[in-house]
Amino acid sequence: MDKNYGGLKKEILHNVDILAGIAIKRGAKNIIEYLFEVKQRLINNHFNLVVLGAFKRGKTTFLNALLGTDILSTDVLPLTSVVTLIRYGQEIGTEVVFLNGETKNIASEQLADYVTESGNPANEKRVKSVHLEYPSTYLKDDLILIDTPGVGSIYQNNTDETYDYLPKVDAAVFLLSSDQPLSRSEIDF
Ligand SMILES: Nc1nc2c(ncn2[C@@H]2O[C@H](COP(=O)(O)OP(=O)(O)OP(=O)(O)O)[C@@H](O)[C@H]2O)c(=O)[nH]1
Ligand SMILES: [Mg+2]
Repeated sequence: MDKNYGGLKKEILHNVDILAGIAIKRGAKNIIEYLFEVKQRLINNHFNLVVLGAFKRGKTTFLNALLGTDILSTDVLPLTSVVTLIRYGQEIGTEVVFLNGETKNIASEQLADYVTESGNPANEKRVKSVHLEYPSTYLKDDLILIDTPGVGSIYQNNTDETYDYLPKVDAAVFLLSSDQPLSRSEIDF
């Protein structure tokens, strides 16, 4: 069986079914219920792969490279100020979700007006997150890539945004710089 994420998920679902068969034969009600829950989670759950790190470690650049695009804005100044979630879509589509629950579709060229410190200083536009759909095969199998604001810059709201997001992380790529020693805030993070 193919050992990519989708392949492994199928294999686990298959094994959960085998275990459930045994549990049913033995009438183990608690275990049947538990396995049902595990199965639902596996079927429904999108996998959140989050890119984390201090400010200016190349997080956004790394995501662009994974996707083979330059759709996300990168810069030498602390930049990303809002969490951006990137999932599979047949066409490029961008939706902004505001803190008050309202949503708005924008052109991908306008992305920087919402997710960057220069386009949206101190998050004055009150954006909660931005959802980007992108036609990359990397994103199939329900993988969601998440770009986060860098922590430890002078923009405290960027740090807070990212810390608030940590409970939703399934796996993280933590980027460090090869030409600077590990900082105190990186160790704490
Ligand atoms: N030398 C070098 N420069 C890089 C690398 N990756 C990114 N850069 C440069 O570093 C700068 C910052 O890149 P970004 O991708 O915006 O960094 P970021 O971590 O997303 O920054 P914040 O969103 O502000 O936290 C840009 O000028 C990139 O061109 C790398 O691997 N090596
Ligand atoms: Mg960034």
